Amino acid sequence: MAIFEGRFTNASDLRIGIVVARFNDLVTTKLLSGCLDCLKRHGIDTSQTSTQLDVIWVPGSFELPITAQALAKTSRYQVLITLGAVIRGDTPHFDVVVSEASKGIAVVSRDTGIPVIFGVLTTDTMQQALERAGIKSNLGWSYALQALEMGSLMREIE
Ligand code: INI
Repeated sequence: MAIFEGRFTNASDLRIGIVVARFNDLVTTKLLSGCLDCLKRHGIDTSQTSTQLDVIWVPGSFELPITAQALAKTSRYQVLITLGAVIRGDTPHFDVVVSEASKGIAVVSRDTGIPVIFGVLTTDTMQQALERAGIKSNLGWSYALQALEMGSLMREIE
């Protein structure tokens, strides 16, 4: 029996793209900084001159899938992370944005074979979003860990 699981010790040379939604950037910039902190502490070069990490900004979470798809097709990245914050109180089309972002990201991941981490917070209030983006914990850190794990796992099973 073979058991495959992602490791964090063989992930420091992964090429990673992070797509970040500017909508609710009070939240998404915090998710991004948690994400970068985790990647840096796992050996990823997060400097401005890094050749293994790119950060791509888009207007909102709705635009995450098409951008992740374009990036996945370049073959430059072994794993992608999408970061967004959709807050129910802000919009009557909460469900539309969440549904398109989540379905779209899942489709990109499956169609391209590149793991795309779903780092979109969906909350009822800005307070809840901020609590998950640094006030209590920072889920950006977890999304980065999941990216390292999936990037590593794909290497193991390919
Ligand atoms: N985009 C978000 O990322 N979060 C939101 O809460 C949000 N709200 O509230 O509307 C949101 N809307 C913008 C959307 O993602 C697109 O950028 C826009 O519709 C243009 O396509």
